[in-house]
Amino acid sequence: MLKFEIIETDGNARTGILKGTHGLTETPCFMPVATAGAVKGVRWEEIKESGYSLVLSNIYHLYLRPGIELIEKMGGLHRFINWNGLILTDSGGFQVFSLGDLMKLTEEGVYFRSHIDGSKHFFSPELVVEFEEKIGVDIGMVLDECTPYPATKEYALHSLERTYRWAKRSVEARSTDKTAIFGIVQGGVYDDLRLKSAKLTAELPFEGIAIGGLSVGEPKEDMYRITSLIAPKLPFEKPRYLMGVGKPEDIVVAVEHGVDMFDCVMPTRNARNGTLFTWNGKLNIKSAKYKEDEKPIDETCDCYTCKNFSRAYLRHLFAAKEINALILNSIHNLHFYSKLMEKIRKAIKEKRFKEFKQEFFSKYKVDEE
Ligand code: PRF
Ligand code: ZN
Repeated sequence: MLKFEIIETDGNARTGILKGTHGLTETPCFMPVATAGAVKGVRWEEIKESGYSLVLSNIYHLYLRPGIELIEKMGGLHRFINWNGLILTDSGGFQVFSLGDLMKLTEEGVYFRSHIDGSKHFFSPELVVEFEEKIGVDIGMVLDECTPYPATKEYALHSLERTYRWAKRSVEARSTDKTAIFGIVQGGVYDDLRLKSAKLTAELPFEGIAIGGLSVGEPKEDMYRITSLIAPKLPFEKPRYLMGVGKPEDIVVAVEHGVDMFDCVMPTRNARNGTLFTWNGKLNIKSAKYKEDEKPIDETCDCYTCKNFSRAYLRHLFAAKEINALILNSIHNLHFYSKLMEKIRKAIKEKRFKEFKQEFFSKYKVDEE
């Protein structure tokens, strides 16, 4: 049911179309995060207007609240949340493994306690696929073990092998092709383990493949090295998804190595703490220097916020703790990410990605590490 067509390549970078029953998205794409079935502070109309047609939600959160059964009863996730575009759900592999003491890992699956009320639960690879099919998402991620950083090589090896055994069980558990399933490459920051995981995962009949376990606290060089090593070796004809990444500069670098899909809380979370994206880098709207600044956040931006409001007004709204500050900031940041992906796709189509990258980095002030 899910189709991926590559339209143009430029080096390892690719642009294409990902098509499912709930619409299509051009790639490389960024997925706004709608963890609990809503993008925080932004209506679906605005998500669509910004050019998004694929959003990410999370099985762990939806399972705990409002529950898989309820969503099923309400006609599936698309109908329940009234989003008629594409939906990808993460498996909860990442969320459960960040619960620490509240989590117990076994070969069969993972026992965990709810972060909401402490109640006990169990996820297995089979259950996660069943949940994803039940609520009818377009793409479901397999249950994996997100190897933490740092991890010893022994630990990373056992972890990637378990993730692989779980991946095989996930494939076996499928009962429909209405929900596409993506496998996940792990292996920590060890090149040989990553290569092994990529090879094993690529052998399974997944519709797409993700690189997991990056952007979990490792040095940026490790993330870039693993991405450049693994992304180009994944099956050419399948979409490649770099999970939980990232900053605008990380996305540009990963696209160059052949990544097609991204997600991150950064645009929405940063918006809610007053950090706004511009083509010159980040801007902190809380700063006193914007007190009397009549300019929009970014003079080249054509989002609702920039077309209507000044930095001075947005700074005031933030200081006054007005809800509209969070909403207007989120609209701008999501618009910025959408434009970034649009520029990336255009550059690849015109076979000038290197020039685009150079121009981007000549203006955009990256974070220091
Ligand atoms: N696994 C899953 N979800 C994820 C990750 C992962 O490794 C990451 C790592 N950046 C983000 N989200 N299932
Ligand atoms: Zn804007």
